[in-house]
Amino acid sequence: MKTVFSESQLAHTPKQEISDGELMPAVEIPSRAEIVLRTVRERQLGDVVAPQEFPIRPLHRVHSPDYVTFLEGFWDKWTAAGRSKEAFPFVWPIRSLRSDIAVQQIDGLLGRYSMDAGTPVGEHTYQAARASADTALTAARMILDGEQSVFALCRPPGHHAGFDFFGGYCFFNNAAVAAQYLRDYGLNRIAILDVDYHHGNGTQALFYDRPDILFLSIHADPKDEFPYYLGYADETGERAGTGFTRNWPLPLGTDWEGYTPALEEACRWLLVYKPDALIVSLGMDCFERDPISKFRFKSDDYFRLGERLAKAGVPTAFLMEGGYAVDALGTNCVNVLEGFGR
Ligand code: FKS
Ligand code: ZN
Repeated sequence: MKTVFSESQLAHTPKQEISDGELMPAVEIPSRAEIVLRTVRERQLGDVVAPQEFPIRPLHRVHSPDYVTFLEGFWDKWTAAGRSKEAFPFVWPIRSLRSDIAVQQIDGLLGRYSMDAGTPVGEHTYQAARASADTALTAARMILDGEQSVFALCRPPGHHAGFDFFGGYCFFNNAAVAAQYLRDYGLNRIAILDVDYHHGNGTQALFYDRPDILFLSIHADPKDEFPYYLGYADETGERAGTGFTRNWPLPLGTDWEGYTPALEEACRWLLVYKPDALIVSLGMDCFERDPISKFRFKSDDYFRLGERLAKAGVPTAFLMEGGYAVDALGTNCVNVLEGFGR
């Protein structure tokens, strides 16, 4: 299996994040990608190729142009306002505040275009997020060109990012951008299976009313876990998309045995839907030693995950999402890809 990777993704270097009422060291850091890349090479998974540079158009198919422009121009505005450290949003236009006001002040804009305060924006965030989306798009291109499987080593991740907001360490929704690209360039039905520990709220919302992109997600119950406000079992799509979203929220402490029934059900949906391509939002944060998560996968379980997904027999692009036990991240990730084979 080929891997797509760009060094530009390492330029996003968050230092701190707001967590549990404290400023803590950031966990979505460049060494995550570095260890996965190193393990891909050590275990000779296959060639590592650089992504193509795509124009802005495929991003605009999923994200609002004003949001993309905001991220692109953010650092200049931020520094022009006399700021020099990474940025955190702290005020949001919720309910009784006016969302019809075209605020131009930079702190106002940060809140307008974000969902949480846990996602710092830095000098090279836009460049890295573009490279991450290019990595996903290149993987999609390779599937269209006949590859049976490909690994997009994306960073920063994407599945929390929505039409016009960043959050949960995500800026552009790589899985959604890739899925829409596959639709635009010839495929009719795309399935996205999100196995990250956290619910992929951005991906779900982007395709909630569409039957052409099936969204399946297995994750920690949002009643106990980020993102709290989406990912419940009763969310199954709307209008033409009714029945084309499925969520399996699982209790904290879930291990491979507890996970398997949900995975089997998800795979049954794949069988029925018969997608032309599968995108896997591949988080490794269900791991027992993940520092921010509370599932109990062991490293060997990741082989089984890969093996099970291979049985679906669909051309598959794996896109990296979360996973924060850095020392084991390469092992766990390559276990999935090796388990998948091909
Ligand atoms: C509370 C910290 C809350 C937010 C968790 C974000 C998870 C991100 C992710 C992604 F794949 F997007 F990277 N932190 N103590 O793993 O879902
Ligand atoms: Zn996650």
